[in-house]
Amino acid sequence: MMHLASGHTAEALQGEELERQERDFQGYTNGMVRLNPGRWLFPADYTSFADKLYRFKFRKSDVVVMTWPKCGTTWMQEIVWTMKNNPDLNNPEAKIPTRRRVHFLDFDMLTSSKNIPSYENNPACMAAFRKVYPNGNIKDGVMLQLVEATPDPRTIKTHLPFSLLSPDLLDTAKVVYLARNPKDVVVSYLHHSRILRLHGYTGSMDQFVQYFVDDDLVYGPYWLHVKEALEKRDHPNLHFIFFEDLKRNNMVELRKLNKFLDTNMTEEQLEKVAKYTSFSEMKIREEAIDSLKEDQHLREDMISTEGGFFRKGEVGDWKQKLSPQHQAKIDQWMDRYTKDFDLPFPCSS
Ligand code: PPS
Repeated sequence: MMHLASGHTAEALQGEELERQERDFQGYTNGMVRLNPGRWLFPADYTSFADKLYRFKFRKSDVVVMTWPKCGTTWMQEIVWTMKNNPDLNNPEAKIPTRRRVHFLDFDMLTSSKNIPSYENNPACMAAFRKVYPNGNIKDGVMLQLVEATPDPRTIKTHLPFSLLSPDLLDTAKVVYLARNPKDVVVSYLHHSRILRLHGYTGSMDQFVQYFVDDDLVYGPYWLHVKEALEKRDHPNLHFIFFEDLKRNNMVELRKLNKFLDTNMTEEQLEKVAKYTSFSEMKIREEAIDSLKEDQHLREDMISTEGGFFRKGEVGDWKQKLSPQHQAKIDQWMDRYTKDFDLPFPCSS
């Protein structure tokens, strides 16, 4: 057992539990750890970065986009970065793919999978790293160091919950927290876990829904992740938003973000950003310069039948995908864990 700076203990998964994870997720090739309290589940490599992540120093001008996987992170990364750096849509840096402008703070723990090229064998990533750290040590975390080297104002992506990041985070930087109907999250995370080699999921939808409600997916448990954010919702540096509201009342939410981020954009600028960050425009733009493909992270054979990273971008696709049994299972899970949430959670839309 390992004691972490965050106050958690990390214990390696063993026996049948580890065998099951490694059988169903063929990208998990280097072991897994469970953190307590919380039962957070991560690839074992998390322990190499946990204390660095917890002690990561945020800056006053940072905006952190915090989400559980598949809640609309990439969409929000693009919205925040564009509002802060490209309000007139004329910044040449916007041509760089979103994920190479807004780095993923905790990504390093996911890169040791033998299913994807190592950093050393990933020319695009190494070029970005060597440009800023000619003699940098990969073992200190490529993404961690790239976030460090990003010029202000930084927009930073994380899937970590508040309890695994610096307790000063909200008193230092701004956080945009995006949550999504868990039924759409399950459908999207299942696709993601199949198409991304670093997960390499080979099991069924039945099993995946079971993993979800048992809080046995990487970055789980979802409900606790959301709960930690909801508890801090009144902090002036936290903006809590639902994917569903962003989709249905896009301009209303962009106006709220404009206020929260102090970006002082005009109505006309916001309307242009709304169009620029719409699903259809982001899909065309990002797929033309697809950095996930470039990094060989995607299973190309799935893209034509199932869709790529930009799959559907809709509210309620779960109605087409989840059986009544899956829905009932997630409803029960919602009842058990979210009854003390002090705001209605979109689970029927
Ligand atoms: S990740 O990998 O965890 O960071 O994924 P994340 O970006 O959080 O979520 C991916 C889902 O968001 C959809 N998406 C969008 N929806 C609406 N508008 C825009 N612009 C947009 N961009 C991405 C994406 O399609 C994934 O959802 P699904 O339901 O799978 O389509």
